[in-house]
Amino acid sequence: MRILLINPPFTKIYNFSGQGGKTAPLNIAYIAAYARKYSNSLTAIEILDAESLEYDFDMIHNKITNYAPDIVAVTMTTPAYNSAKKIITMTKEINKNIVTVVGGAHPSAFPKELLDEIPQIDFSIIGEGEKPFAYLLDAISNGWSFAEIKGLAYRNDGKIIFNHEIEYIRDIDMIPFPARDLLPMSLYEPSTAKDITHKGGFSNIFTSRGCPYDCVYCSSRNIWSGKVRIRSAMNVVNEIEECYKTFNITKFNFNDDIFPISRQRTIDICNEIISKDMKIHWTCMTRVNYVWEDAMIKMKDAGCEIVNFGFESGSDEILKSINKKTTVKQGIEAVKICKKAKLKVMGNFMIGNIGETEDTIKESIRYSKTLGLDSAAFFIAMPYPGTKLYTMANDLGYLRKDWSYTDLLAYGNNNPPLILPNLPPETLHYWQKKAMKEFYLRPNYILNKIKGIRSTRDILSLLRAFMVFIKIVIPKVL
Ligand code: B12
Ligand code: SF4
Repeated sequence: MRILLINPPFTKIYNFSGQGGKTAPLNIAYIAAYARKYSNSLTAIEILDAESLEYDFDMIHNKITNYAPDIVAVTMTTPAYNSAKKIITMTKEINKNIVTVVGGAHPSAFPKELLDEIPQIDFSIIGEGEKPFAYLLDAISNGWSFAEIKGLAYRNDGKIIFNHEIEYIRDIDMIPFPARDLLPMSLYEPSTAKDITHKGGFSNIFTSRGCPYDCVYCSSRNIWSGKVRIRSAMNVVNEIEECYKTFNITKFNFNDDIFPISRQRTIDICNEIISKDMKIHWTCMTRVNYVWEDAMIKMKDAGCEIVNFGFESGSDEILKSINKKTTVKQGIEAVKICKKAKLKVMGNFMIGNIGETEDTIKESIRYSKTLGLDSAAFFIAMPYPGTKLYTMANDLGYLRKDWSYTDLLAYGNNNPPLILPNLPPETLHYWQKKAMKEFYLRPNYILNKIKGIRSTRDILSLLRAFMVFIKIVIPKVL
């Protein structure tokens, strides 16, 4: 069987280009690697990263026609719904015998509904995709029943069947490294905020799956449940080494929900990187309550440059209401520790969660400026399907009647679906822009950035960041 996995175009069609860098779709690269190793039905497999290659729908049409796949499988977040739908629909128009499969954040939230809404989808996979996808290939190829495939929604005699139970791979060290050989690795680059100005290629990487927390706005649980599985330090470093040696990748973004989820493993990973003398530079995400001085110092020694936190709010009340399970004080302490380790800190904040007022927004802006951050982003709260925020907003009647999935983009001037009675969308946009201006247009902040310039690459990076700032604050200018 010939398989074509597709990452749908996203930023260009939503006029969003130039802000987020380019990130490898490791999800379908994992699916491909696992299928290559464990399915007996593969004859050929390719990945089309239509997002990073900036393919339009005509180009995707040509690719599907020329490659003549037996299966087209598409990864799908909620805001990418329309784009994924178009690909699935065109696939069936090209040849109705091509089997279509979807997986990812949106199918994980709405598996059955998707099959109802888009009749051209044959199979929808929920949660971790590697095992069900490889098994599905063999089931199709050998005419086996689909009833045993966990986490699968499909049609049978016109009825939609959903095998609810999801089976997670217990030892994630046994999952092969993502098939980067099928991706246009030279295209990937970090986002402006995470721009680490060094030569060499860039990739994201995952060292764990899942998060034990349950923040009301987050979709992580839909995909991974609340259980965390971690890879061994050795397995992680072997992947880094493969990237370094085979793809000349020197810059990494650890995309785990909480990279230092285990203090000891963090130290072990860093020691391994150092002992292998790999000159790499990287960024990672963590929570303010997962910061340890010795681990942070080790991270710096092993090439970590930026640590990314979701502070979300400067109000303890809002932090409580979004179930963040952190406090404003913990945020302050976390930044202090990172600064001691000479790590740069990037902060993410949310505006417009349920319970927010103009006063709590002001508290967040004040907080962002007092923390000593190197960069900050302010997102409007988005009720992704399957999250508690979605259910709460729905129950309270706070979801705009005519909202669409595309409105769930966290940036841009789109109309947010979550409408708080006291904070209409114009007010949220006003505060989002005001927060950006107040944070970035501080004379001290600008002076420090200029003082930090060491090379032409630093100047270019600052210019890029400035363009992004203008695009967000005055979107009609660019
Ligand atoms: C890294 C990341 C990004 C990266 C890279 C995304 C990419 N294309 O790989 C960047 C920065 C580009 C990004 C952008 C966005 N992201 Co993002 N991102 C993540 C993050 C942190 C990790 C995703 C990841 O790669 N995980 C590792 C892989 C292995 O897991 P996975 O993607 O879930 O894939 C597994 C399964 O879902 C499934 N699967 C996935 N695809 C497919 C396809 C098939 C055919 C099959 C069978 C199975 C399958 O199998 C995979 C392996 O087990 C998650 C948070 C999280 N905890 O999941 C958010 C997350 C996926 N992002 C999210 C969002 C909203 C966005 C943006 C819309 C943000 C924005 N601009 O407003 C954009 C949308 C981009 C797009 N193209 O659609 C949401 C999605 C929620 C939703 N319901 O849609 C998440 C869940 C975070 C959240 N807010 O809760 N993101
Ligand atoms: S800590 Fe991060 S990944 Fe975990 S539930 Fe909260 S937002 Fe999601």
